[in-house]
Amino acid sequence: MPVAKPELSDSRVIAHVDMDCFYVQVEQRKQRSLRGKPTAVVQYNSWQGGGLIAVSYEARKFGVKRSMRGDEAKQVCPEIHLVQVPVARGKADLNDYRNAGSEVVTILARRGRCERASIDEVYLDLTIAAEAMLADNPPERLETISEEAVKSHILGLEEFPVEVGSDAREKVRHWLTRSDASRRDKLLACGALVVAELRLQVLEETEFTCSAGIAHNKMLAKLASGMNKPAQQTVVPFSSVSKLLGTLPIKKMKQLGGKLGTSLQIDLGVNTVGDLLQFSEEKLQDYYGVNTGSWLWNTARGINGEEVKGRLLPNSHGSGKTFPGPRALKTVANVEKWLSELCEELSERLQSDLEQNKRIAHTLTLHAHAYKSNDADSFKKFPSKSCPLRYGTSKIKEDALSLFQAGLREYLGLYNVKTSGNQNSGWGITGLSVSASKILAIPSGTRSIMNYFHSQEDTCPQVKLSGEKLIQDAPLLSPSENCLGSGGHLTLRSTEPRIAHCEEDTETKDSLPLDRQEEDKEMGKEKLPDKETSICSSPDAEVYRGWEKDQTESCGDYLTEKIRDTLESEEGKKSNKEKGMSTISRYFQSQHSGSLLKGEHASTSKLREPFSLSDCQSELLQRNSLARGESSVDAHLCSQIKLKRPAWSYDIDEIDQDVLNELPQQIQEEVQAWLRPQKRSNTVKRDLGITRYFLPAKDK
Ligand code: TTP
Repeated sequence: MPVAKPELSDSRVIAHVDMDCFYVQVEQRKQRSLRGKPTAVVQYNSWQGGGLIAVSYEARKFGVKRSMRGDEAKQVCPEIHLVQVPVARGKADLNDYRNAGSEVVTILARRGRCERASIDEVYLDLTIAAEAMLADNPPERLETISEEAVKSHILGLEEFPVEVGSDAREKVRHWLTRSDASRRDKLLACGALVVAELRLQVLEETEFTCSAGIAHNKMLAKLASGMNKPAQQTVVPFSSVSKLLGTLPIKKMKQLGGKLGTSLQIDLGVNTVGDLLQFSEEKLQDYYGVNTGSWLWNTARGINGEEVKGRLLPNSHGSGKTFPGPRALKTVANVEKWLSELCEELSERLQSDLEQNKRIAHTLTLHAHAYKSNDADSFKKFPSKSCPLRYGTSKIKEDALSLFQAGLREYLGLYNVKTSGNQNSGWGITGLSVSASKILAIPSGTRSIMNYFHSQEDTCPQVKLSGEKLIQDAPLLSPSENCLGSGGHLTLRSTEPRIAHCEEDTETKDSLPLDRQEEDKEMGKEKLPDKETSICSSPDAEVYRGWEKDQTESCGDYLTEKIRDTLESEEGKKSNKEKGMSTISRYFQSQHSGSLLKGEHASTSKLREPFSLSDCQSELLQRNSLARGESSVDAHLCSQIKLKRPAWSYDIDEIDQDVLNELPQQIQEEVQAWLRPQKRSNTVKRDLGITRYFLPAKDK
């Protein structure tokens, strides 16, 4: 559930930067002939022209929406260019987009603490930069204000007394340079200047446009960034917060797009965020608990103390795919084949993270979405499973398969089942993903990666011995072993003992925000939930659940119109003071004459989050240990490990929305169900003996 964090200062300057029609821009940079033309990126599955996942603003003008398929888009906009998302290993390959996002992050990070929030979203804490500007070179003393800054939207500007006529840009210029403004408004003005400059740098170095919100906290900055798109920025002065929230539909607020928002509507009759003001903090706490109650009370007042985390790299890596309808996977062999693809991708990214960033991931998690035919209980969720992560593609594959098998047994309620790979007892897998999380940097000063692992090994020899004994002693099961009844067809391998490597960590984590992921999806990108659609309802849904933006808001200004507009009007109006200032429009103008700065293309990876090892899995560990004929000592050891091991929890801060977004929608929903704080323990464990996960796979 949301955690109330008091705002320690109302003089922070926070920006939220959101790329415009991001995948389209990436494709347009690859194919320059597509620039300025109606374009959409479609899923690789060509059924009905493929599902649209990104739509250019030129295409939106014709009414093309993300909820459409390519064929429908062609009907409403015959000249639309449909670009297929790159494909690798039989699934969408988002690496180009991730890397393009990294290029942008690198630039934005030059001016302040930077948090990569998703594949195309970044938070920036510009407080220090703004304070420095205010101290050294305040806007009121600047001879020129950049045109890009002057084009800012200042919420509530109409309320400010202005004597400089009715020209909108003159009003903005006046607001930005007022000498009688409060310190916090002056800081926001400085922030607006910095963001305008950064956006221009992003454009010059990457060719991408972006939009931004500038406010004194993350919540407001995010709300603002989607208000004026594309290639624009919006400032939220302190004085306009109550008006903004007063009319904001409750479900449009981040974290209120899901069940909590629905409950507020139904149970408390709250329709706008402002409606919450009528409730006391105690009353809200009575309804929703102390934390959520306080968070709601704060939110109604625009208070949000969440900090921008200095994080340029993803918290986790993930790879997933859906298998809708007839494409559902119905045999373990088929699941194994696809797991192999997913694990290869995951392993590549882990390796590159290790090499480039000297980071290692500690937890491997498998999520799946499944159905059971002829079963009234088929609504039962396929349990997500985690274990310590061992590096090496073959080991990841092996562990992922074991996690799947453990999950399937639990899902089917057949705990002792051992079955062969090509039979099916009426189940189907419609979504599958693997993720690596708990990614930690190898401490600086460590001379080499292996040194680090060795030093880790030395710190816990006893645990290592125990773990190794479990692995080495564990015999492989034959497919015929432990078959249970006619329905059971799983092939078990002796991989569960590796779970015994999990060691304890008494670290306690905060409980999770309720429905955080769900609401992030719905609200986090400022897509308006009432227009939400799901591309995943279509047969080839693959990567994302679709949000549909408010077209009336975001399509009012189209890039081409903006450019023309600017070229026509700006030039005439520009004062001598402004000459020489760059603008995004002017950049585009310069594009026509062929001058273009090419940026360096950084590379990065992606994201996602840790999950848990269920008690059931521990139980299986012990049962299987006994089933394999291991000594009762080993079985006892297993049970000791189980007893010592608390349930895993996770820190909501470690959940990377970008990775979650990349999962198939069904799995995202599964994950959301997992993220129920009340069902989780606060205690977290962490494996200490990293070295052993790098040991060669026993069966290789
Ligand atoms: P968004 O930021 O939601 O949208 P956008 O950048 O395409 O457009 P806007 O200018 O309105 O912000 O998503 C970023 C990218 O993520 C998008 O270009 C494609 C991908 N994506 C999907 O693949 N599926 C989805 O359902 C969504 C919402 C996004």
